[in-house]
Amino acid sequence: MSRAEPPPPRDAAAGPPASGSGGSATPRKLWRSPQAIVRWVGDVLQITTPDSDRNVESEGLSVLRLVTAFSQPAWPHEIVARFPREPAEVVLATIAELQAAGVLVEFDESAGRTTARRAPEILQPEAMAIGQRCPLDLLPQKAKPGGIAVLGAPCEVGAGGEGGARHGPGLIRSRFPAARYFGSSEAGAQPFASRDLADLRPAQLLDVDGRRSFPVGALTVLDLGSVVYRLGESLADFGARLRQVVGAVLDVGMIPVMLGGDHSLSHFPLSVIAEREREFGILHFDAHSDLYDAADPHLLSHANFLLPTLQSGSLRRLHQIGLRGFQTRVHKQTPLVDPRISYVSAREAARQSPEQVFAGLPRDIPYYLTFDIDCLTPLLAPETGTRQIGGLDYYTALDLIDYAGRHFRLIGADFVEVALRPESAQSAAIAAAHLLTELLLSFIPPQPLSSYFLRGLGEER
Ligand SMILES: [Mn+2]
Repeated sequence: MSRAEPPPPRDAAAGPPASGSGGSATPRKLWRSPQAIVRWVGDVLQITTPDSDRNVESEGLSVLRLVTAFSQPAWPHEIVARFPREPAEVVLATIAELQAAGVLVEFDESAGRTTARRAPEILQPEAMAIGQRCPLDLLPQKAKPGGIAVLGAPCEVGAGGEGGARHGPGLIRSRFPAARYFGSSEAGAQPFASRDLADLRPAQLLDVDGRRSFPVGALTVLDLGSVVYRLGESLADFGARLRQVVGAVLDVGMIPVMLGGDHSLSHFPLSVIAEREREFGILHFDAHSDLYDAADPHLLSHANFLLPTLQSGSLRRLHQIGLRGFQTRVHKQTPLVDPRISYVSAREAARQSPEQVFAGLPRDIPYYLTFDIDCLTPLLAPETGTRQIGGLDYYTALDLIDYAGRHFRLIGADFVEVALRPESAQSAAIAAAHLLTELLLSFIPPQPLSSYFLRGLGEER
């Protein structure tokens, strides 16, 4: 509620204000948006309610804000006042369209909360999957201890509700380079399907140097879909659902890999792990420390998501990699000296071996790896919320992830802050998808190549 509006009338029979009678959008009734689920398919906003499924172009009048305004029963004319920059007739026409589509339904106060509704979904499948699709209720049957469970977290409330990071899960999935190796059903187009494949050797998944082959059958990768984001809900409400999914993954002994979303979301898997592990560490790739001052330190955001975890007695080490643009004006609650925290700056990381970057970290505790794409150079990953000049290049990041996966016991990971920039090439998503692949491969013992690749490069037969 902003400004001085009259409180929404609670009586469905109540009429509009004197000036608002006779509008085109059935002003005598209260309307609401019931359990609307929103997701972006490319640039198109898809709004799903228990009774309708509809695509809306996200340009023009902010349909999302409009539907959110109806999360409480409201009157069309009352809502018009909240969009002072839009012509009233445009707002009313859009409302009428949403009513016709069933996105907005009449509010029946007498039915109230007793109306039976379909149970709300926790997860929704995405158009593309990383690994085998697995609905949450089948997870106990399909689970393989030590395997990977991918989950999307399409939310950017912690970044102020804009910036495009909510598109991250779809962007990263759609650019996953190894889909057909990890058993995704939609293996992508096969432009040469008509060619006789009988003469070809079976394809092998190779490292970037063409030196190692990865028998991917050794690793189970399941894709649970993306956690549903409901319109207008708080970060805490979305986070509760995210925690539930992460907990289910840990229950079956698998490793959750979350695709953000903004960086505040990493707080939720971390909070689940902090409750379950006696001791653990964090490997934090980022341009920023994410321990920043906040207007309200209790208001979780992508700039301060680590503050609550620092309060946890089970956090033993926080190792930050890729920092630059240091800020000394931090919140009073931020410890200036904390023996658990160490870092390697972006420039140092570029000049050190992986052994040096991770030197001194205890090896007897499990680690959570969180990768903010802004730790990469903005030349490579411009599509992110808070770009910072400098940063890791692709091969440095590949080597560090490969090393982390092979030398530490990882119990969870995430890739966050990949954002949609409709006008650009989405190379941040491409980089994240390849780094995610490198993380998956780090769980598989490689085999030396037996194919022609070695001989082809001039080695002795
Ligand atoms: Mn961050």
